[in-house]
Amino acid sequence: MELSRVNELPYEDFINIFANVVEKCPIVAAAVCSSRPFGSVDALEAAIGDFIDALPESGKEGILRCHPDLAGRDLQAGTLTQESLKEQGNVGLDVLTSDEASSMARLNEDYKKRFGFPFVICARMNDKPNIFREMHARMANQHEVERMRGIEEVKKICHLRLQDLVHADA
Ligand code: 2AL
Repeated sequence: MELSRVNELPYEDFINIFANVVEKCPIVAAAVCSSRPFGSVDALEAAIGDFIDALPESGKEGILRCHPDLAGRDLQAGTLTQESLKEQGNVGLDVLTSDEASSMARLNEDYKKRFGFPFVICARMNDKPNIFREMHARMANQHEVERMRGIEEVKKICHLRLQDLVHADA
């Protein structure tokens, strides 16, 4: 969709279309809707980033908690959002060996036990070995560092989802 069209969408359509640029957080789309018109896709992305940055720490952790585990229950049950399914499928998380699957399940659980929110990484900007490496490495971080790292990844996921949805006017 072209940016000029995005700027003219009825409120409800804007929220429906951008409801999942931040996973399961349509409030983010609702919050930036009134900042239209956006002069560029980058400006839309920046408004979303500013909204997230202004949230209290509990709100940032809430956003992280809206993300499904990598290769987790939602993938197995077929209940991932279509965006997550594509992202996790792209990197082969839907076809893990049984060793990889049990290793990832253990890392996901250990991470959640330590931090109280799920491990989040932009799957499309990584490959499978890199995701495993990051899961191990980030486990050692302090809580605040990891909250910030997770939010950085949310923003990368959002960037790619926006690129899929909006392009500059011709
Ligand atoms: C995800 C997801 O669903 N897509 C993505 O890029 N990362 N989830 C996650 N826990 O990192």
